[in-house]
Amino acid sequence: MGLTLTEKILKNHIVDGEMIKGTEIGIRIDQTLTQDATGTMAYLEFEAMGVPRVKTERSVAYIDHNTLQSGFENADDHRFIGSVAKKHGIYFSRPGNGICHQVHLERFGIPGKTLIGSDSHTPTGGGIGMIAIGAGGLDVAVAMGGGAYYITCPKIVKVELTGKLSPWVAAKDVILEVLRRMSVKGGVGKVIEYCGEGVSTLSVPERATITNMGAELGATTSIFPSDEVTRSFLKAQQREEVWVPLSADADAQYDEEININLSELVPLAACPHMPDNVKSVKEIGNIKIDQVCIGSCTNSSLLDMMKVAHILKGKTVNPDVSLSIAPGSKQVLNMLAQNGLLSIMIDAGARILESACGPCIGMGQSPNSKGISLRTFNRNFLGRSGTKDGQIYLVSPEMAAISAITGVLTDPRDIGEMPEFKLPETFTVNDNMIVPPAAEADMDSVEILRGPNIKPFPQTAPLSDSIDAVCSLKVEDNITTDHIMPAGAKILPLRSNIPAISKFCFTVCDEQFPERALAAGKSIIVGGANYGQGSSREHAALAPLYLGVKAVLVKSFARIHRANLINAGILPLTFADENDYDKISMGDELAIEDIRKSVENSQADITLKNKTTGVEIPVLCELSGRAKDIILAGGLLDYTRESLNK
Ligand code: MIC
Ligand code: SF4
Repeated sequence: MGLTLTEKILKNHIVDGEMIKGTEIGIRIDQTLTQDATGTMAYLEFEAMGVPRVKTERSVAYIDHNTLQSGFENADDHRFIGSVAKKHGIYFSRPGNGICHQVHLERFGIPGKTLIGSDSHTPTGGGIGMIAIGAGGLDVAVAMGGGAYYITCPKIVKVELTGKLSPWVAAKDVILEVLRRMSVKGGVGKVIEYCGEGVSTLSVPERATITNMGAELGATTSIFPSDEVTRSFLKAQQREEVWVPLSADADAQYDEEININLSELVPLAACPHMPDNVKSVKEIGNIKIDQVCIGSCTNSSLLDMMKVAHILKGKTVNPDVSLSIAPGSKQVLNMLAQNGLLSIMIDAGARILESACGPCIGMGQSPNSKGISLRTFNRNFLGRSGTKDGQIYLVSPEMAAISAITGVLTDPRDIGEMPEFKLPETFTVNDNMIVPPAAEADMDSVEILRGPNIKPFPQTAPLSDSIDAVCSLKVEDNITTDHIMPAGAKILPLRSNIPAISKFCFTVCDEQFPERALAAGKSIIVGGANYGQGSSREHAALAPLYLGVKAVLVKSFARIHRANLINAGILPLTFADENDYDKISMGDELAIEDIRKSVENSQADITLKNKTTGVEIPVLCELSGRAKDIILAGGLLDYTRESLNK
């Protein structure tokens, strides 16, 4: 039987377990990336492991999230990360060089290699045929130290692409269509593999838009074959030598199949407040808009910017609309400057932002009250923009640009004829903003620069014999990590200070939560389905850990967040019967007897007693062998230290 592309790469990298779907496997990691909002913690964890030099083929530390520098905190973190990188063998992409995923695709990604990144949109690398997976900072730290990365051996979904996109229909519309069909939880435990004759009609930046936003499916990752299109892209990046052809075998077996005829797709938008709330422009109608933001790791490539400039040429941004544009990397921005397209954008009235995440993570450009904002980003979760009642629609750059001119949501097909947008044969390559690490012989002389905002990792403890705790919070389905640990200009600077950032934990849902949880001492959070979807931020586990949360009991979990809870030593539990969700209220006293013994004996079926109502609730504690040991030890850091000592 033939193999899928995913299976081929995983087989080449498996170091623990067997390729049996649904079981845990450990894979060797060739490359890692971090960004600054998760990186400070990841490098503190790496330091705590005591490994002198990274053991990967390539590790890169990017500064792209916290670039507002409204106080000393961000700049201190940048210096800390820069110094750790220099000492321990990591390349350092300086602030201004661009968004991690865009730069990694341009300068470091290699088809057939494995990459994990402390950012959920790491699957962008799937656009050139990498197995690229988003992970918590601790998992990235372990991989930098040479440890394997553990995933559930995934099911593989085949997305067969036929036809060719119609003029002004975009790669964004492809992934929005996949989201419409599969939903934000439809990809959990799965890899989305694209194939079919339609693949060759899509350029690398288009493929990367699709794999990037595959994160919103909850998927482990998404991947495209590596073909002649990939080769041309790498050649244009002056890296043709890393190219290898890769594709699935003709007789590969898939677990699910989706067919998309690219020719039939129409312009789509994800409506507030979920990326899978997808409708066509025609269904939404020509609503009046207040703001347009173009950029983010989903849609900030040179190709995207070329289309935007074409649409803006000779026009003026509508007087009722604010348009911001953040090109994804220094390379993109520089090429726009060289070829005159930047001038077209400035002339039209666009507000040019630095090459960074910016408004995507609420670092500036929050819309006005109840403001309608069209964004080319990947997430429109409630409050993420920084304006609680902001109405965010996720759209293609084409739709964003034309709507910025008309002032209403506009079908880009109304623009008229579309010229052929061709990527240049050579990109402007200048890696002068990527600092290589010090030579191993010189590493001892590199001083680590620690600012006062950098506080140590919170206290952990081995799993106790029993848990007696109050339900400190009850939340509904599809809770995102932006609910659990909000970001934005006020909170993001505190990413290296868990005691301080914990004061904002869950405040989007309940302002009293942090105080209540701290006062309770020990508590349990109860939630619905797909709990923890969205980002990889381990702060969504570390803040609850600091606040005394011992277990999270939900209908189902999102992949990265569940792993982060385990890494933090917080017990992930699910209801055996989802209807029992109704049998717990906030404030109820809950107890799980002999939990340590149950975990030691790998007993998945356990009983939670609601002492307030007297009801007994069957819950599931499903931990693989390794996850079990991590939980018993009190988290991945303790587990790794114990393993190293052995
Ligand atoms: C996001 O898009 O939500 C982020 C900010 O990039 C996060 C990482 C973080 O919270 O630092 C992600 O996607 O993992
Ligand atoms: Fe940055 Fe937004 Fe991409 Fe996250 S989704 S990495 S915040 S651009």
